Amino acid sequence: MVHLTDAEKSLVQGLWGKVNADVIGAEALGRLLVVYPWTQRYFDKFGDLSSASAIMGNANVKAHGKKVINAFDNGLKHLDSLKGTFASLSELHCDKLHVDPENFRLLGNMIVIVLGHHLGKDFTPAAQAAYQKVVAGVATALAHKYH
Ligand code: HNI
Repeated sequence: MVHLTDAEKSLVQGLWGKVNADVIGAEALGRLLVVYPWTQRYFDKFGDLSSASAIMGNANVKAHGKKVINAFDNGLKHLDSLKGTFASLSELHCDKLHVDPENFRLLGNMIVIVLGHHLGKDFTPAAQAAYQKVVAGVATALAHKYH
């Protein structure tokens, strides 16, 4: 279980308001596919993933990144109940999509890196510490229904 203090929660929410979530999601998913190419195996219907620029410009990647970050954004609103919030998505990723849960951690770190890129100096060490808790909590919640 992750626990964020009230100060960490407001840090997370405040910075989230400064970024374009859809852009963050698209970039984070794109970078996951570029940096860890074996994650591409889950997205064989997405079309051209043949190079970094093909991946980052791929409309399916962008659209799916938005979908993922939308669910993440919903998690930010339920930081005290992540397990329940992600229960059905956990089941989906486990039973239907067969996604190795290690990938949730990798994507979480991509979200952190992209936030750092977009927020620059505003992404202070304290802000990163708070966000690392969030992505760890989301990854654990998504992995929860795996058996
Ligand atoms: Ni994920 C579908 C949320 C990480 C592979 N994923 C979804 C959907 C949501 C979602 C929402 C759409 C569900 C629906 O259609 O009902 N995924 C999330 C979240 C994270 C995450 C919140 C982590 C923060 N997913 C990952 C990772 C992988 C992944 C790390 C693989 C590397 N997800 C998928 C695949 C689908 C998917 C594959 C189905 C795609 C499709 O449309 O065919």
